[in-house]
Amino acid sequence: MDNKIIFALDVYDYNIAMELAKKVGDKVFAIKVNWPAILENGIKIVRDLSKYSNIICDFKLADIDNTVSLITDKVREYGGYGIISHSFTGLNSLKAVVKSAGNMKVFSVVSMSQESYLDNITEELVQISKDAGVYGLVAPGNRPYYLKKVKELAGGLKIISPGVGAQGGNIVDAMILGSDYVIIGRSIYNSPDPGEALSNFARDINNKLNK
Ligand code: BMP
Repeated sequence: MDNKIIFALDVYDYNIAMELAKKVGDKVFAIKVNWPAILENGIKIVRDLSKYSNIICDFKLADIDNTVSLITDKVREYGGYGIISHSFTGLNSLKAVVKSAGNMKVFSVVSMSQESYLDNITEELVQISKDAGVYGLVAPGNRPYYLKKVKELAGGLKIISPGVGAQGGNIVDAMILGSDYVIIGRSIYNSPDPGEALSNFARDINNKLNK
């Protein structure tokens, strides 16, 4: 079940990024790009990478409505499949992201894979996210208490979960607790054989699903 995995492509180098995308892009649900790849290469890399997979731009938007709209519009123009926003900025800002996203999927962060102030307000953040009309939530795959809590509150919203692999979370545990897609970066791109690393995660999921 490779397509339960979102590959976090946190590299700077254009050629390395393209090579990795070519190798694993069709075996994952999406590739997530974050500031490292964008700062080095510009937004154009989103269009180039989208030849190989759905591209989710993890910009963790946290600004006023006008600014988040400007950024979201750009991601849409360059063929993004999805965008990640914070939700602590409140309903108006998150609504602006959803509006500018059009057909793109919006995921909002409601709990992080490391302790943060968001732990005190997770419930409110899920509510803001629902009210804004996002497609999915980001909740940690390595912190069962918070993942379970978010799952209970999420209703029909998809849950995507970082924290698996390098940050200590286990892919099967995360899926049992409610992750729809698991985000994995270092454990794949730092592996001597990224394709094999990905297959190993996928095999773990398959074994679990076939039990
Ligand atoms: P890795 O598997 O290498 O730890 O990568 C996790 C990815 O998920 C990184 O891109 C990171 O920025 C992102 N992420 C996270 O680790 N924790 C969060 O709470 C939210 C994230 O987006």
